[in-house]
Amino acid sequence: MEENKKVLYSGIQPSGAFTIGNYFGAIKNWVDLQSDYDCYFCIVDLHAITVPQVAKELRKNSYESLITLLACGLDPEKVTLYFQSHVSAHAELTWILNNYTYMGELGRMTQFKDKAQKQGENIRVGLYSYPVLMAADILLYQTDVVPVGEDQKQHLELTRDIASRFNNLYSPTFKVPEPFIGEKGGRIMSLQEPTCKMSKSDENNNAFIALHDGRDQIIKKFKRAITDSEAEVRYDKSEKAGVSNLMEIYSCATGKDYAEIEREFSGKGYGDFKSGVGEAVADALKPIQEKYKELYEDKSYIKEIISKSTERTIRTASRTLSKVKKKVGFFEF
Ligand code: AQP
Repeated sequence: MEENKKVLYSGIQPSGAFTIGNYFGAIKNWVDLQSDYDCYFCIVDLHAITVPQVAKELRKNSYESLITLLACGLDPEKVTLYFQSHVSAHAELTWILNNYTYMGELGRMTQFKDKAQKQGENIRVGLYSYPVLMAADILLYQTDVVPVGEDQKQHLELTRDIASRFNNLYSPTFKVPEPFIGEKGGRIMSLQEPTCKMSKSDENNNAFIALHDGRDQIIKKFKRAITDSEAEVRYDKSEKAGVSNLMEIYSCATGKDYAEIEREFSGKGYGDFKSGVGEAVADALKPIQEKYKELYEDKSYIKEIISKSTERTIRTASRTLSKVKKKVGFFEF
């Protein structure tokens, strides 16, 4: 948390238990970056309610999300870790920025189109305005860089447009953030539908590995993973999506490259391969699960982390929000 470091911002939805997709695709990279940047990592509960949630589960998932992030290795002495709903500046800035964003821009967002389909006739306004909330998240902290996967690139582009529009209309107010392209942007696919992203809110429990899944459960899920009839461990994303996905997961868990993995399982059947992947993932998750258990009961420690972090976050966010309010013309004494 040093002032002279560049600011990096990212968020994660407490919409279920985190999966190995969230871990290998995002959290692990956050842990690697936490010493190099002034990092803000937000549990984006305001974003989570843009699709239906059960209140009790959302509350539980939120607490567990925080502990999982700590168990994965985020150090509260280095990063600012907080809940989005604890910092009202996010909602306030969103409202203001809604007035500097066009309907056409939001209607073009691919994620909106995808998720709206699932909401049938009554599409929530919050789902539509989701990218504006994301812009507010990022812009409140004068963020330099945002790690983004393919699916969030469009939202970051819009954030940049909104920031520039506001800056040009008034005077420089927001830093215009850049995308952060990590060395390895793992995209982990569903174990049951390897052409779709692995998602924590998937209704099919066999489609994902949650970070808290036990060893037996992990191995069982990998055994059931969809592959193909070739019985050859070879990386080919278009022809062998299932096997390639398992190879990617194995590579993330062990650090081995695809050529090495192909050699290791050459001449062996998918049974051995799947067991190997299951064992490697269970091994990689073991220390996280142990740390998680340790932290779970330590409610006072967790509370202390949150209140310290939230205090700092509110201070930083209010600085930007006050500037914005002044420029827009809100009256103050
Ligand atoms: N399968 C994945 N592979 C790689 N990265 C992934 N991420 C999510 N799934 C994968 C990355 O995790 C970060 C936090 O994601 P999020 O929870 O904010 O939203 P999401 O991408 O919508 O994640 P889920 O698990 O699919 O959630 P639900 O089911 O609620 O929609 C992001 O950096 C994301 O790229």
